[in-house]
Amino acid sequence: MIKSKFIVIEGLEGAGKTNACICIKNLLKKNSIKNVLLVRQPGSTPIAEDIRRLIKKKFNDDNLIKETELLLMYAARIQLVEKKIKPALKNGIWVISDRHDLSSLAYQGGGLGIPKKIIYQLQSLFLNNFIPDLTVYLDVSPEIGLARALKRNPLDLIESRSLFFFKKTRRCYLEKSKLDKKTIIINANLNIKKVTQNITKKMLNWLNKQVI
Ligand code: T5A
Repeated sequence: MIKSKFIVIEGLEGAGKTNACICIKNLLKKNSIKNVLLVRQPGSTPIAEDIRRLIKKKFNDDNLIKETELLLMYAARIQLVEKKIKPALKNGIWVISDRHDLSSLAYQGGGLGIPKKIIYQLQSLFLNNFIPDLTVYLDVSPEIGLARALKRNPLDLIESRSLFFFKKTRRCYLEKSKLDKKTIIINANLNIKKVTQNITKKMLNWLNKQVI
């Protein structure tokens, strides 16, 4: 049996992360990996879900300043990692997370301009060496991703930011993903069928390389 793994799906709004999570879960099942926990960030514990609501809410008389936003993302993440992700991995359960700390680097670092060294400090302080075994980055242009997100629901606080913000966020995602050997990049501008085929192909390739 392969040791349980921590798989992270990343990308802009409308990149298709929900579809990718389901696709990977099904693929693992077909390959006899049935114990899989799906989580999302921020969220997936009662406290982290409350933080998620807070981050997404539009306040008329108060703005979330970028440092508060970053710290809230980290508060939700630490809660989830310690309460659910680490215990699951310890018990042989695979974990698929819709977003993780690369989102903070891309959105709060790339998009909002918080110096990356601050985010790396948070990572090292609170996550230590806890890094994903695999990251699947779904690369979508902000124009396409936001149009998909808008078709589904009215845009929330973060989704309502400018195209420039999302371009900077994407640039950061791409820079980091290209440098990381544990990241698979998928062109998410294509139709769902093609994206799913590409994820399946690359995931199978990765799975076959995992040592027993
Ligand atoms: N955030 C999060 C930070 O700023 N910093 C952080 O550290 C963290 C963890 C989370 C928000 O918080 C921010 C980022 C986010 O703004 P969220 O609701 O989880 O909020 O936001 P998203 O993760 O972006 O959720 P989305 O649902 O918008 O994105 P998905 O999951 O990538 O998109 P999905 O799969 O739901 O698809 C959206 C729509 O597009 C269609 C789907 O059918 C669906 O209708 N679609 C496609 N259509 C055509 N072709 C394709 N290839 C398609 N793929 C999907």
